Amino acid sequence: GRSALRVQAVAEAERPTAAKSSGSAEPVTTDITSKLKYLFGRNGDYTNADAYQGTAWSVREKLIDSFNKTHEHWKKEDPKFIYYLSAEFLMGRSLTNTVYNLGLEGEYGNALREMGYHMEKVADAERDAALGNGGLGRLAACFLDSMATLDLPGWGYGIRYKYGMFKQGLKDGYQVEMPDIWLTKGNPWEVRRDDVKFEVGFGGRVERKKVNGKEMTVWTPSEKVIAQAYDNPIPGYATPTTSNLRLWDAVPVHEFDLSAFNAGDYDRAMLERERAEGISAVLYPNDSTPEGKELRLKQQYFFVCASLQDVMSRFRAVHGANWEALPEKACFQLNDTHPTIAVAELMRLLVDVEGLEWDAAWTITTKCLNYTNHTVMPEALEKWPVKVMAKMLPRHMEIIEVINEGWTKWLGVHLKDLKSEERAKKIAAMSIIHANPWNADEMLVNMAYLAVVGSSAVNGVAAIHSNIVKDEILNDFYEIFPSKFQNKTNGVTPRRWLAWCNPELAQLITEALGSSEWINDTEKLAGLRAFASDPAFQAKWAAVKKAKKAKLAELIKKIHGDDVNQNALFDIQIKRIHEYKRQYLNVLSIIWRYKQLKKMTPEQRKASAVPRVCVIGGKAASAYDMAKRIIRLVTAVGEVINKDPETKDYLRLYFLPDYNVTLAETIIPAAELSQHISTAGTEASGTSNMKFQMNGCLIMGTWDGANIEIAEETGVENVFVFGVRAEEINQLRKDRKNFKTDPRWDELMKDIEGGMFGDKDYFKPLVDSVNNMKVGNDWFLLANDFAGYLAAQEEVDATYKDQAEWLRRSIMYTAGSGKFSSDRTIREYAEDIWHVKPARPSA
Ligand code: GL2
Repeated sequence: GRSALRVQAVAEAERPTAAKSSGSAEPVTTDITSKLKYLFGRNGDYTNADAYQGTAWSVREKLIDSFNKTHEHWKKEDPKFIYYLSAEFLMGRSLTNTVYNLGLEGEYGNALREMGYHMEKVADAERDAALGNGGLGRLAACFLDSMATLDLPGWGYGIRYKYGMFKQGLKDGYQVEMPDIWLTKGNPWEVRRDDVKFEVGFGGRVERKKVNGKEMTVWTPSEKVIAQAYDNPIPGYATPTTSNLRLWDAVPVHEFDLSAFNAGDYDRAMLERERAEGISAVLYPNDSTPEGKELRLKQQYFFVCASLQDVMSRFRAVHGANWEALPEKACFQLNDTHPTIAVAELMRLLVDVEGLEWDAAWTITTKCLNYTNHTVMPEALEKWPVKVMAKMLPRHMEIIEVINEGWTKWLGVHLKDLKSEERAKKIAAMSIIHANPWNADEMLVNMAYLAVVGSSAVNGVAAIHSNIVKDEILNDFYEIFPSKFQNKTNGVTPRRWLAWCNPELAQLITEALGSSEWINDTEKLAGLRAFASDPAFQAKWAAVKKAKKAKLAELIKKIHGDDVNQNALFDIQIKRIHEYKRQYLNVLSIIWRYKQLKKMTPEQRKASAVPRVCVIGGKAASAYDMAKRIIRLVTAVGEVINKDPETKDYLRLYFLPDYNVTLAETIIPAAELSQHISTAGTEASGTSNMKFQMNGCLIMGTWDGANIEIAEETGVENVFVFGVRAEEINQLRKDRKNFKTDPRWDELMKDIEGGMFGDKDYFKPLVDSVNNMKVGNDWFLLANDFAGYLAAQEEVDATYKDQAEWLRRSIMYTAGSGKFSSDRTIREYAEDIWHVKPARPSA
């Protein structure tokens, strides 16, 4: 709101670049109305949605000016570029972020006000760009923000899905999925590049032929599509740099060649269109688990092939065929294994198309590529059947076979000191191509192994995760290439996740620190520690939280029709629904709390209960049955407790449907306690934990992922830590069937089984999954952590009763969040892996 404008006035005065903002409203109002008039044929009487369109199309021009300047500069300087290859970019909305990052909030805020609109309401008309599932996709988006802010020459490359992450609705408390039709009203944040398109082939045959007297391999695909580029400018903050996210749309070849139509082959052309468009049609809604669908491999190859051709064609325009120099100009980060086919594709382009010798091409390829692992669960590592790969990408399959031959041969020499039997075993275990452990007849390509062998650097995303990668998931490889393995603890952009989504808190921080420099130097937030126990500052801090809680209460009212107690503790768990994330454990503790409240007299409740409003949100993959049951359990428990007259002043549970980036921007600033309670060793990092921390929200967490580093930075005594440790998990899993469950646990299981929340049969598999050792085995050890979790919840209540202590901790969280800016993460990638240097255009 208005306070945001003031924060920005400060930021603007300090902006190192020439002010991009004149502050005068007149030219901007004229521009907005002219956009509405000439682009949309509108004349006055605009809705907020109209005002959004006019504003966005006006801002777009400033954005493109900045984009053009940046790219002119980069073209002239010809620096080394980082290309972030990712199947997902979860961008969310762009208007507010663009206006603030470009420093245009004065001009546009004033103009809209003059026209009778409010920026926040106008911004609310924008749809989320939800081209990602969760943390992995949002991380890619935060990284782009930081790369631009740090002036690093770099682009993102991905897919322009026509349908992003599905919209989640609730019907009778069950999840329903609806398509995300996000492009219907046009997209002001993209520019179609009609001059940038590349052919991508699939299938067909491979032959050896003499080409100009040289023996060459020629791949003749049986199917071709065109990848059409769309650029999405990415504005940095407090810099003239605007970089780029290039997304590919799949279109039929014959769109550009009417001969198919002329030949009267209309049906075939239409089918071809459908097939081509299918490639970039929809994002697979799976989080942290691969879906072995052929179309998915097609998507992966589609965007990798187009991106590599694009980079190589730009390189060639400047450096000709001097491919040995490619690693000095281009470096690619593989965001998980999804783009790993790049290893084979770069080899194909260099060997088959450019005519390089295999060894020279391999040196270039491995110098250019780096791989980030994002998940620990072994079943989540992508493996493609050789049969599928050979049919869809016959030449790539051959190349992977040759790579694997070279690799296993090299291993044989490297491991020559091992006994031959042991050596053979090791080599088999590390082979990129291996039998399916569940079906010996099926051979698989292990994409993580291919990525490791084909990359210079391999990294995990939090300290504990990188250790698990080294010690478990890729241990054999680590032992052979210890120096390849690194850690790059994730981060989040402090612009979107603090300054812009919580301008009131941002203003307070800026006042306390005497400058807004913390927005791109978050280590400065440590200065807040000096205020943590200051009652006057605590009062202001509390007032901001209160205002943010009021907004969330408004949202709950809008969705569920209920008024909630705004003095209650707001307790939040928002993330994808997954058994390993243990929303179920959270629900169990809520049921326990409910039962305790029921046992108390009204007087006892009044005297000792700490009122809580619990919020859970998140999507379940459409085929993830157990996750859907968990959602239903949340809604069913909510239905019972939210209307119980004895307890409803003390406990509520709401499921907020369609959790997405925009919803997170409202929920996170309002949170007082957030739950990050994955089984130790299962959550690679988590990134929402960092967003909550920045916004002064206390954390209830297991010793997992980035929780550990957050606790270290915040002071472990300020965090509610519970549960078993990662090192104990294997043993505890083995012993689970002998584990003596807590009597309170047994009671809750009986309650759910007995129908306390209805839907007995539907909840039976949930009970079995954690309670019937024959069925589910409680793989994620909810029972082991249950008692510790309840104890930690009691500690939360006790702490909340001491508001001065609670607020002190809250301030300590924000003060300790400096490390978790994605600026820090990106700086580390740039220095340790990419070797890319800033190149800032002049303002
Ligand atoms: C994830 C991890 O599950 C999550 O812990 C991590 O924070 C992010 C970003 O590194 O990556 N891996 C994954 O496949 N998804 C994630 O969110 N979808």
